[in-house]
Amino acid sequence: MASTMNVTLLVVALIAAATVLPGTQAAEYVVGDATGWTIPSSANFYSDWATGKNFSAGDILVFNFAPNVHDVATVNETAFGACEKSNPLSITSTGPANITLTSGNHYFICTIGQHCAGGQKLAVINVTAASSGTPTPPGVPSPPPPPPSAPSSASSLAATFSFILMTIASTIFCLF
Ligand SMILES: [Cu+2]
Repeated sequence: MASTMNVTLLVVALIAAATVLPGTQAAEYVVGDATGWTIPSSANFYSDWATGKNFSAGDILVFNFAPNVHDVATVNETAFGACEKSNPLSITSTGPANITLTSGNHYFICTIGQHCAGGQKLAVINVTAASSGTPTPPGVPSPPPPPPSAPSSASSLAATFSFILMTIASTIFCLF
């Protein structure tokens, strides 16, 4: 009886924990925010934009640009540094473009004209695997401890019954 109740409490606690714990909640980042994806006013605009952001796998980068005015090419680190646009890993010419991040490093450039050299390039470094080792957020109450298990009414009844039997037995024994 008591153990069945404890198991039930445990199951309820586990379900509650699974519901409360954050799952793979993907974040969405608009690259450059209101500026969008364009030739920025300063060459380090997009590296400044990425600084301090903790990207996780599954997060989405939104590149806002008018089709054919710009594009988004994913390139390797070397091509990124040199604004080498002849051999991109992939290219998207239609904006706005949503790119879902995987773990690792990602390098994006615009291949049109001299836009990359003008600063239209974005490196997203050290994207972490989704929700690995996510600590329990503060403010989530821990499940209350289970109430102390009450003595089983069945066993106390049995104890009382055996005490009465003993009393009757000894009384009968003393009579002889
Ligand atoms: Cu461009």
